[in-house]
Amino acid sequence: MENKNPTSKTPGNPTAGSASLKLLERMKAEGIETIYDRYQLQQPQCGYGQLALCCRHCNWGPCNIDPFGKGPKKGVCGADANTFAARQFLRMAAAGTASHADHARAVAYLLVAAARGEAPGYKIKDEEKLMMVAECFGVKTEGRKINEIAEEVGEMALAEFGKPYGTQLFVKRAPESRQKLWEKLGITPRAIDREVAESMHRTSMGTDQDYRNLIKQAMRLSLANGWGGSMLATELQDILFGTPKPVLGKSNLGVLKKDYVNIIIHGHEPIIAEAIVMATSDPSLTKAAQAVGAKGIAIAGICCTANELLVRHGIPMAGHMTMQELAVATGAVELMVVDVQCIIQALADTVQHFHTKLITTLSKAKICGAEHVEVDEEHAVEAAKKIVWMAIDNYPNRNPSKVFIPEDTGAEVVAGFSHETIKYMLGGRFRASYRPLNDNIMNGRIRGVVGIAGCTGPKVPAGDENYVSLVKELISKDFLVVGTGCAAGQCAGSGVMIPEFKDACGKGLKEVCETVGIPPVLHAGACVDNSRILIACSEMVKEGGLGNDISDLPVAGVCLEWMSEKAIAIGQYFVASGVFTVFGMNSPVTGAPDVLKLLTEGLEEQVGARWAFERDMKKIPQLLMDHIEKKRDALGINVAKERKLYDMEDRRKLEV
Ligand code: NFS
Ligand code: SF4
Repeated sequence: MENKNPTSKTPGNPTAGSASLKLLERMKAEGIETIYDRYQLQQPQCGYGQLALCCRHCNWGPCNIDPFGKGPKKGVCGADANTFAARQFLRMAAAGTASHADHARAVAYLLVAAARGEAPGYKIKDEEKLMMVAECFGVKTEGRKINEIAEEVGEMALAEFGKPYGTQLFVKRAPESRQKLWEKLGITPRAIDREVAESMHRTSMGTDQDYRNLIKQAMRLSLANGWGGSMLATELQDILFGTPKPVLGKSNLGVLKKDYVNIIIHGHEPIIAEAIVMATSDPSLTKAAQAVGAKGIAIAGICCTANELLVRHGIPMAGHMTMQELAVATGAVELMVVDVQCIIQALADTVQHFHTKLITTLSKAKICGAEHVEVDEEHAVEAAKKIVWMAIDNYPNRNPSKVFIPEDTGAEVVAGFSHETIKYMLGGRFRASYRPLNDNIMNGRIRGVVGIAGCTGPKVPAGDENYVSLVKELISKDFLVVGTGCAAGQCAGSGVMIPEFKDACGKGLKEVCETVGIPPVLHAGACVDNSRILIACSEMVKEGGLGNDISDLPVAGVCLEWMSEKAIAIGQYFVASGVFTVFGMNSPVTGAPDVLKLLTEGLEEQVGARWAFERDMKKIPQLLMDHIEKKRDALGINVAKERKLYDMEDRRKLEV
């Protein structure tokens, strides 16, 4: 049936009936601009840009290359399409790596400050994890005070960014064969800042002009993200804020509360988010909220901060990245506080239509039109309290006639599947192990594991259903799914991340989920927590029975709606770590066939894994499943399935 909705022709338009669509309709009716409108206004988007065939790395340019071969084939300096695209790819990965790394650096500084008693409110929450990281870093633990150990671990973490010699310390958590391969190829990551700086240098005019060499550096750089920056962020956050354990939460715009002072925390670094959580536990603030006529204070997250708060505290998630404007349009948000990354500038305009205050918190990320309250380690809780007060003071300004919270009170989600949790849940508290997972993969109950990660956006149809349809298909065929970032955010809001959803699984996966009590789609956290997936893969290899390297495992990674430069870095480190990785939509190097071939074929010979780019979302599940079955065949664990060919059901099928 034709959808009569006026906005239905917009690509990426959320599906009919969803809470997001209701908000979108409302914004349209009131003439408030959204991502979808601005996307339409950008049409047609620049063809050179889409093909990676423009370069403005120097002022001889900007240069373009004609993809049809009629116009110029080279830039003024002679750089060709491959150099254009490979340089751009490397720069994107560098920006992505810098983002995750700078986030990690902030957490490392916080750890040192907390250990020294200079960050009131913060303390070491997970000593076990601290000991694990200390051991990995070679920090002495015997007979030392926790804070002493934490301080040294924090300082060593800081050194990972700029140390003049040596490689990333976490690299040794990878399977030995992988470490050797990286060494042989010369891509073991060195200091994180060095990889970023060298990548910027190499991509400057007249430096590295061999696309193969640029893509190789993109591997080294991105590995400094996966096994460096992102892993540091995850592990140090676990030390400070606790390692996630399964927790029940809610997700969707319906989590906003009508009679409460609503505060939305948006961005990525959980430092400010944790401070707000601490601040709101102060009963005097609740009283103040009641004094202005509210029932209390409610906090909810957007984006990766939402994932962080959900997996550690079960704090409700208002939505993933593309829902940030919609959250404001509920008219029920007193204040939105943001830190870094994926915060769209348009918010400053959206809040003009409502009473909502937009607050930036870090000097490195300000927005014209927003108010700024600087938050540093030393005064974080104090600053957080100030921000909460601002929200309370703003409650009387709310216009009740403008409040529109979708009725659906939010889908339930069980989140918090860190790799440690998965290990404990499968193997038991005292014999935590990946053995049961490996065994279930070997006996075919679970065919393999697919990691879903990354962004959402306005470019593809059914913008709030793509990841959900994908996981539904995967689990129905017995593929276990682990999600992070906005991919996980989308699934969380759709009710697929609860144990009860096991009924949508194939027989084998259902049995496993039932026995262990896990959902078939596991929420593992934010985008930096893709590092948890790397560790899980390493542990699966070490457990035995599924090959000698990550590239032997029946696993795959996928990002359907990539947007951020961070996604490119993540994809590249997954591939360099041995994981087949599929990106939906366009490839970032479309106009350079040799670079495309290298990413989608050539890398297989080097690192045992490759990229795939697929515009047709419907084809992606099969791509992932075929890859995993191929890996199973190579491992020789598909024997049982072949024998099954002779059972009655299959024979009947053959006769048809
Ligand atoms: Ni990841 Fe998190 Fe979302 Fe994409 Fe942005 S929020 S770090 S980049 S859009 S998944
Ligand atoms: Fe043009 Fe070369 Fe300068 Fe790029 S680096 S803008 S291709 S001259």
